[in-house]
Amino acid sequence: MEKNDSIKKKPRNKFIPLLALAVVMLWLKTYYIQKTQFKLDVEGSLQEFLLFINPLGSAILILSISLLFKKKRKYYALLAIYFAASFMTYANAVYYRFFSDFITLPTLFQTQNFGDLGGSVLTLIQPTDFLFFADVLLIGVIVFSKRFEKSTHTFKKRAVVPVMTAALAISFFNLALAEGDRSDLLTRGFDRTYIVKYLGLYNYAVYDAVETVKSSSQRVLADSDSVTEILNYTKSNYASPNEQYFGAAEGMNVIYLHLESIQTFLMDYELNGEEVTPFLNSLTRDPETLYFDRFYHQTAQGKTSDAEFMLENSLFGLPKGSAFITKGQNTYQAAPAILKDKGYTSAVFHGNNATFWNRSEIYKAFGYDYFFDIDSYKADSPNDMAEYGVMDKPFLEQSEVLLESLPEPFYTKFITVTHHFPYKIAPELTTIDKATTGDASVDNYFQTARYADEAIEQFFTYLEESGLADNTMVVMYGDHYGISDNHNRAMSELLGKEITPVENTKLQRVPLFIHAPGLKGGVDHTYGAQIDLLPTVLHLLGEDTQKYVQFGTDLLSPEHEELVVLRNGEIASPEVYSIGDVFYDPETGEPIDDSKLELAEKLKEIGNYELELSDQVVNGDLLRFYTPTGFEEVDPSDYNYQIKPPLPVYEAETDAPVTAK
Ligand code: GP9
Ligand code: MN
Repeated sequence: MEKNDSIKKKPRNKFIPLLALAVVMLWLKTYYIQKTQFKLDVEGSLQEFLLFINPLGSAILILSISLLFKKKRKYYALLAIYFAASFMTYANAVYYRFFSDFITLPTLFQTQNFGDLGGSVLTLIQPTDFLFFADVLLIGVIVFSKRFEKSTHTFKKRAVVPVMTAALAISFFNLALAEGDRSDLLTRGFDRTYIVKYLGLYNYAVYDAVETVKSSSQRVLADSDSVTEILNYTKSNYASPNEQYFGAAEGMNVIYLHLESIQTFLMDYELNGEEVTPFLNSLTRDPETLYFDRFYHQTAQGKTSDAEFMLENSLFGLPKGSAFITKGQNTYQAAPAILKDKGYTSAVFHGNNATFWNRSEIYKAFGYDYFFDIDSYKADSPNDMAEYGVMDKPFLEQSEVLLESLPEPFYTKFITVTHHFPYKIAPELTTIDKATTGDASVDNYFQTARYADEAIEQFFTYLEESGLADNTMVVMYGDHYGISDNHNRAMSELLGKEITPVENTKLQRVPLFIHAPGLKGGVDHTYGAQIDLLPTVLHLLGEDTQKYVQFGTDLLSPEHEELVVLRNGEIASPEVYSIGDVFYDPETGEPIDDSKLELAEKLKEIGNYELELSDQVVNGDLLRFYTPTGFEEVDPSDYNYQIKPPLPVYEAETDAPVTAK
């Protein structure tokens, strides 16, 4: 009897059931919103499962913070947290309706986004939106209702630990499964959509906050003095233009074709006696095409985005992650902005989501006028879609009319995707057999390469027929390897030679073609790399580069130093390769003899110094302290990629545009 009495006297704790109810409601609501309000491209049961469980760990974690509040305050804390989480989710849903993207902290503070949203925010809100808050109302009613007896019990801090530990355990389990499906998810970033799909909106918000703080702290520590050392270096490294080529493409349009995963070993390679890339091969012998056969990619984790970053800025990508993702708010002096002064209109064409690699943000910082993403393309059949967007043939074909909507001269970039790992292609689209090494990645590599080659040929034919070819310079580069060194056994079988360390480095070569009417072409054996593209292209367009902070040099300049610095600090040059801790002779593939050691060490030191200085520029956002004379600084808020130029109108008979451009 006495015992029972004492139980009755204990404060009745109704908080835990309320907390549990809140967790379940927030979890299920967030899941429902993630599933219905965003385009997350969830594929397969594992991804479905992850989408379902990913709000759970966070819901427990954030709502259980209320347990730390004393007495009745925990009820109000619970309501406040619940409301904040709901508001954040709702804000993302509204933002997504307009931008097809998730809110990031830096963009939140960009006035332009509110400018864009400002007038239209009311049109984005739908009458049914109150449902987003129906559950908040329910919790509010329970919390404030007099009929509901609130417990005055204060939980010991210790008691909260197991709850939070359980929440973290669920989140880590979630992360482990996600990493299994998509490795390097957090280190490389890829796309905000991926983070939300795999880890949920709340974890995405944490990820975004951590990245923002990391990035801005590096930025805060930098000061304007640091620019001096950089400028001293880039000025001393400058290579003056080759008179024969300077201005050879002056006033011409520029078309960059970003060749996904195309490697130099493919050029003139025959699989079972058949050329894999006959069109590109023919260009290596074209009198108006310069073909560089010792040109290297320098990408790291940022892959495609690293390649783009280098060619637009002549700055190295970062050793970890992607500068596109973490440095999207920096100040740049990129090609589109440099060429604006010469009257160029700039645009990117890419049949994938605009947010992939944070392109829709960083392109603004580069000064790109237009960005045609997947929304500008259609896929008529499933065969028109590759894993990362529209297949190259329909992509390039549909790009033609978009290209013609631009005023000339234009500076453009077309990013292909079909020849992307794992090189999937419908059998009816293939025109060459697979290889037969037994290593699937290697075997499939050739069919999509052939397809890409055909797509490029088709595009060249269009350029000829439309007349654009008469006034356009086309630059084509492989972005990075497609076959990593995990596949060297199969590669050795296909190439008929042992893949020594030097051969392995040589496999990091990607082709570079520069084609323009009247250009003196030929095969150029100069050692060079992606970092050198910008000064090379600018000099061909007749633009001097001396005043810019660029780490590459003009490949055509007699002063160009033949030193390739790979992103991991290894080097390749006609004299020496450094791989791991060993220096090799490029000809024999053997370690060098002592007579070359001093030179080798010096080259490696220069390489590492360059990487270090470039990283300082990117991490410290140093270009904000230096504006070259005559260069107009980019204001990203001037750009809005929802706006497209008007399409040309064609006369039915002649197919020629009738509207003035
Ligand atoms: C994605 C495409 C592929 O839009 O550019 O990027 P990658 O995986 O090659 O870095
Ligand atoms: Mn790529």
